Amino acid sequence: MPLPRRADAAFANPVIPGFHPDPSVCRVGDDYYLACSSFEYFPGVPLFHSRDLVHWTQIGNALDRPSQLRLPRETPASGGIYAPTLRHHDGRFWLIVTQVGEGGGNLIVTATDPAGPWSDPVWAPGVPGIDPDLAWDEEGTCWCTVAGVAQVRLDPSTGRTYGTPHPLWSGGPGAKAPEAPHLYRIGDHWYLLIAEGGTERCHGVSIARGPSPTGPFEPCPANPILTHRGTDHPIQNTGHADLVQGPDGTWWMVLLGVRPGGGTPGWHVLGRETYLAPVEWVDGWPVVGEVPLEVPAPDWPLSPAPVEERRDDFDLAELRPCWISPRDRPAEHYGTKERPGWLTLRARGGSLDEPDVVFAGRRQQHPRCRARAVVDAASGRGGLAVCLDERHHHEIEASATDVRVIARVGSLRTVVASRPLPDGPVTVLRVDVGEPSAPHDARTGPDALTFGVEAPDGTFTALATLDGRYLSTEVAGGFTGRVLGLYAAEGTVHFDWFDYEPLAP
Ligand code: 6LW
Repeated sequence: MPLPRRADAAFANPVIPGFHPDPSVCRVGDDYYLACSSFEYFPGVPLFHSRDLVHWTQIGNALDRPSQLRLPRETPASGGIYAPTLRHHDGRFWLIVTQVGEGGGNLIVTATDPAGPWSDPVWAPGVPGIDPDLAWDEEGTCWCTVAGVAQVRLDPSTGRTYGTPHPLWSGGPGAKAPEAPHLYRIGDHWYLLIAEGGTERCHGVSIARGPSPTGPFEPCPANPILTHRGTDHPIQNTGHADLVQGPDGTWWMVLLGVRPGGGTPGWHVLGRETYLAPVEWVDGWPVVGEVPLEVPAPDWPLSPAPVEERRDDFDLAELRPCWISPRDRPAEHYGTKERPGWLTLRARGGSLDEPDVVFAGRRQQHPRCRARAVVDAASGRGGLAVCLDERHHHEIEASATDVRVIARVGSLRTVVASRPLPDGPVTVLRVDVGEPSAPHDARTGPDALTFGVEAPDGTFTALATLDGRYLSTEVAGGFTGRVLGLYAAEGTVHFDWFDYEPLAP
């Protein structure tokens, strides 16, 4: 059945909001697939599907079992899984990605269905550094290109490399961090797309072309072909891109960007998100304008927007693919079977500040939102947290007798409010991510987090409102974004449901 054409509509950018950086996209027939970085979280490498490049649905995670992803306890926040490349070649999907840290390196997994299962990893010890790309030439030779930018010949089915990595092209003179390479054969040329300037405000995208996948490469005279550096555009840090053709043959770029909020210097709290931008070709070079706040309605049929389930009732044996936990998620500590219809979290000694934390959450995807959860803390202590990382989080925590709001910012940790639980240990905990408090001046933060409890009749009692800047990348550092979720700090804590509701700005 033909899909409805909605030529008058435009669509919100980012197309995949929340902490979904380093997008890599590939097209197979009418279907598009996209993979992102996941850093210290398990499962790793979220995968999305779309028919129209605008509406994306998460179909799984490429690294979703311990035989594929073992993140050691020492893996710090923003360590772990960096920058995948997803490609389709010879009837299968290939995903190459770096595990940064102890026991890491570059690894390759394959699948015939990107929804999984993906293979166990093949390691490629001869591939150095981060941001590996895979490209096959006409003879079927596979070239792996990495940040720097350097290249080595690779057999992706064994991980064996041939020869030593050789430098290719490192972007504009003086620009730092040439990275995120992707190599494509388009028409008569091989194009080498890279990011440069670092993943902060100076981020940008540059390109070079040459006669073969190994070069020599001639830079585009208009480099950087995309950057928002030095502008007051609401989307900043734009870079780390990948190219793809739309269903009608037009060209598009997926890339990462951030939305800083508040006064000066601006704080972004949702991490680096995935945006879509149209590309035109002029004289054999891609031209990208500014990344639009709204994607102009493309000239092809659009699939219906996916309906996001607002509430997780924990009625399924497995958590939905959007749920992530730091480093691992062993069944002894996380499960929906012990008390059917509830998520049971069993602490393993660590609090939210510790590597052993038992925490399961989902990315905050909207600048304004509300999260609620029913907690039963009769046999433990735990609650609802907004986490940027283990050193930057705010939470509302219940025990059998009381509830308290805790703020952790760097080495400071304080209980900012507490009160007895009038209705017993089964309670609705709630956090509203809303407008920053007045006054609105140069120092205003990006948002405010109000924590409280809901009575059985729905009445909300706020316990504390905290400035959201302390849960931003500009304060915490690193590559991730906010994750909202549930945790157990002591004993066993059960959660009947978790509800995430986007709110109007
Ligand atoms: C990634 C690099 C980058 O490896 O940030 O923005 C690093 N680009 O390409 C972490 O995501």
